[in-house]
Amino acid sequence: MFSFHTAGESHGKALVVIVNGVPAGFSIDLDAVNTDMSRRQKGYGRGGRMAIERDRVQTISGIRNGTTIGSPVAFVIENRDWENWERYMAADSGIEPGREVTKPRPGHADLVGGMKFGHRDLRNVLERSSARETAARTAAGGLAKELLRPFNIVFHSYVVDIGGTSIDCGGVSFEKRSANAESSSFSTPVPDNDEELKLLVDTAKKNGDTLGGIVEVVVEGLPPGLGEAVRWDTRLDARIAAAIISVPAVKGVEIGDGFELAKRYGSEVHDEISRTDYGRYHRKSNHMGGMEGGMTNGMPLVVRAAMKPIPTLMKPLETVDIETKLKVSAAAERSDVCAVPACAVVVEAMTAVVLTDAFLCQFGGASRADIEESYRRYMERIDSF
Ligand code: EPS
Repeated sequence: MFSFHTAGESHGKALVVIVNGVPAGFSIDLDAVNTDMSRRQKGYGRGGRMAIERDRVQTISGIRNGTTIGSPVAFVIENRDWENWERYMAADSGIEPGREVTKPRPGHADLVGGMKFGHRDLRNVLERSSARETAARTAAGGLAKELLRPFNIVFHSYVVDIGGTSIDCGGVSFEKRSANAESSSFSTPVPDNDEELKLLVDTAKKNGDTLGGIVEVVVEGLPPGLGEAVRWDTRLDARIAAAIISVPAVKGVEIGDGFELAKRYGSEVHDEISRTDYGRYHRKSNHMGGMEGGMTNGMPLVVRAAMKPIPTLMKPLETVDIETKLKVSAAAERSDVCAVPACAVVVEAMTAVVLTDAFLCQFGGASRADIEESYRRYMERIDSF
């Protein structure tokens, strides 16, 4: 199984990710992985931390001379902020006091995590529940995309809503959306919204508040038939939704037209089937977002995720101090006003990991040559179906 585990605290020495199930013989462009690492750091409204970090993967294992060798791939991402935190976060006994947290933030893991583990210092919870961990996920996703690249599977991600201000990108090609997102401070798929959105984020910041939004991921080039309709736990739509909702602050996921489908007649939303000149089946529309019966159907996969506003507020909400038991304002430490553009990159990464696993389940083998052979035979059958 292609999967990954991460370790690392937000203000610890480094983040670590170990990716299992990586076949041999795939060229890995580490610059492309690092481009995703930088993309995750961008966006208007990020906090001071992003000015400190220069997220880059250091490869520890699994890649030799630019090519996977069939063993687990391990990456380390250094936390440059560690030098400011070592005396509070070191593994050795005798760390300095002064960074304890006892005023749980509504919306964060602080209180329930403290109750669950019995921590009197809620920093032990927040250090791991911080979205800093998504840097490690981005590295795993970057590797996954490198494995799918030889099969012409292409990923796009962008922001379609910030705090209720929606960006309409209908009629704009996916390539153009990606290109526009790259030059936008908010990763929006059409140009010219930045000034309006900056005003929105500036106002939130002035009020000590935060903003969420909606991101969209599109994947082109997927063969039909990835995933399964026959088991609940291998349905690809279910696995994608689970992976995305595991991203910190994501509270909703929809595939294709998602919730909108519930408001329409069947005749309006089901994508009629046709055949192209070169003999492949095709859908005349894509309301299902490339997914039917828990399987890819050959149309672009379209997934959206809703990110709630980050719970660390500079004008904090009411909470209870777990030591004094008194009503107080929640802890407020450096954070982001808006991290929706980063969320787009992380949702893309999680989608890539699940798709890569489904792809390798379908065409699996120990090496790229085996996988390519299996893929070629399958596509021949699809083309003559
Ligand atoms: C993040 C690093 C964190 C936050 C943010 C995401 O850095 P710090 O806590 O040192 O400022 O900027 O974390 C959260 C949004 C959160 O809720 O914890 C990162 O690398 O993305």
